[in-house]
Amino acid sequence: MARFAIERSHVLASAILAGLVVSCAAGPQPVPPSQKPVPPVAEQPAPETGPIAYNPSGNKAMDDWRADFSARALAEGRDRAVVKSFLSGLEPLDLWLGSEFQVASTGISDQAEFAKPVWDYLRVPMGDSRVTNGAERLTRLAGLFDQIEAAYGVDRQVVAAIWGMETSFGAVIGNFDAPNVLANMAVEGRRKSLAESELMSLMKVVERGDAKREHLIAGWAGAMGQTQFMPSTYLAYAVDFDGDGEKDVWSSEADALASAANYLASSGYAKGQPWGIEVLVPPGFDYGLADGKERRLDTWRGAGLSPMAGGEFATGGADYAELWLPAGAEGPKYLLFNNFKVFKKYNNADSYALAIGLSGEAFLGKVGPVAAWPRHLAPLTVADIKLLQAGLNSKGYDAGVVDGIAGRRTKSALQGFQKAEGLVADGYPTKAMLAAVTGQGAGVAASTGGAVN
Ligand SMILES: [Ca+2]
Repeated sequence: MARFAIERSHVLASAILAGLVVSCAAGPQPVPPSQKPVPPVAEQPAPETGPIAYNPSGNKAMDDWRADFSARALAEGRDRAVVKSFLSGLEPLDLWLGSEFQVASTGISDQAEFAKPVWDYLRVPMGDSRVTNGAERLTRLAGLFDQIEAAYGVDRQVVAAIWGMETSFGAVIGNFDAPNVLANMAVEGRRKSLAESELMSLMKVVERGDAKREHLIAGWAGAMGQTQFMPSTYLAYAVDFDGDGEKDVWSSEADALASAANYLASSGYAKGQPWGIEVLVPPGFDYGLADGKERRLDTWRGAGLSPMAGGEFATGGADYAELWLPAGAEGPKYLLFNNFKVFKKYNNADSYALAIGLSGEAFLGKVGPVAAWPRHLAPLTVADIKLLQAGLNSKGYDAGVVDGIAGRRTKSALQGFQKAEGLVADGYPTKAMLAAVTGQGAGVAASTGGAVN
């Protein structure tokens, strides 16, 4: 599921909508004076106009939001019957509007929570069950995957890996009514603009006849079907691959998988190119080159990188890659290509994209990485990472917002510190690095985690 974007434009959008409401409410239509009253028995039901009336939901905030949103949907030209069918049966969900959720979702507050090491994140995607099921799907649906590869130019194991990651191959697609869950998200407030925009998109889906109102089942955050499309993604990329007239990403494997392939292809996926290649680095290698910058393959060869698997780099024509150290200098090292960035369109997390790449290859019998994960390096707690970020910021290395999440900016700041101190500049947050940055605990020289150049 795509991550939520912070919406900044809703004030402007509201102003535009307010203008639309005014222009659409340009006074009553005149009644022709010659028209005689029609006898009651032949009376046609008057076309409904004005606000739609709803039964109370039991939640005042929800009722207030609904009255406002309903009017805006009509003003934007959404079909009246569709608007009514979306908003009539709204129910507050504890998940979104209960007091426990409000407390739990105020941010990362659990000081004991560990930042999950990437090898923990990979446990399920690379587990026996997932890999066995993925391989089985590739065999059983070989004909379908042939057709999808031919139509969209997306390698089958990638589509299968996304299918596995998102819903365990269709086993877990959620059981919420999509309009209701999006309405709850809007009322909850922090993702209001996103939720409203997705509701509008979903109304268009039904207006267009792509899916029926009663089929709109979603996960708890509004993502739908076997490959978990948000409504706006569905609207833009869902396809009817089995030709029955509906884009049924819920129960048609052909529709769901082809839709995912269409999305990946539209995001720039290049068939036959790697997402990443595990590499070996020479002694004395400058890990500061793992800085998020893409460099030509020749540059990487010149720096001494070679494929872990031996031989020459096989890139299918891709020439630019960045060096990525998912677990620092002691762990596996990857050159990442454009297809990795395409995976991140689905979910903008490096660990997610790595799981797609690795699990897809595992479905084909190629299990990576070859290098071991540095499991001996104790993970930092969220509180530790906040201390590290604050320490880096106070030393003039810009780690950004102190949020307890060791993202690329924190890694980059840590690399800057490591370079200045003459340390292995891998940007990997460890207890030793925390001690070095904050000036507490073990000495730096004795605690670089054993990374030897
Ligand atoms: Ca279909």
